[in-house]
Amino acid sequence: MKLVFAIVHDEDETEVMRSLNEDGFSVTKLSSTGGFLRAGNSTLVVGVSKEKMDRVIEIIKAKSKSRKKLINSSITPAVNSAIAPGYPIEVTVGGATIFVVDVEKYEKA
Ligand code: 2BA
Repeated sequence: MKLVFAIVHDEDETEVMRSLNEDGFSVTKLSSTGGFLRAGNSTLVVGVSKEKMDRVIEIIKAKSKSRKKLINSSITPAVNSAIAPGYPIEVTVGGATIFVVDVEKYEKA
């Protein structure tokens, strides 16, 4: 069994969850915050068999859009200090950031 973690934009979360549920996958949503932009995003957790993992990833990718954000360089200390504070910078966010880990044991009690 695999555990898929997908960090998606808040605006895509509803559609991604709906599509996964429609295909019969259970999903847990965790509210999360990106360390760079300090903006809310959603981390979706999906437990799935190895055989169906690719279908889960396919759905997440299909429903997650890439977006461009203009941010103020002083919004986060992670921005290169060579950039003057208050200067606008364009950042591309997403589609989805996906991690897959092996599950050692799965039980429903
Ligand atoms: P944030 O950390 O808020 O990052 C938002 C976007 O800012 C990133 O989009 C990336 O394009 C840019 N970015 C991040 N760190 C940067 C840096 N040090 N310098 C310049 N630009 C930077 P995505 O890559 O699509 O990531 C979207 C969100 O997914 C991230 O939000 C974070 O919450 C999560 N994420 C991405 N990669 C991750 C990783 N390796 N581990 C854990 N979480 C990750």
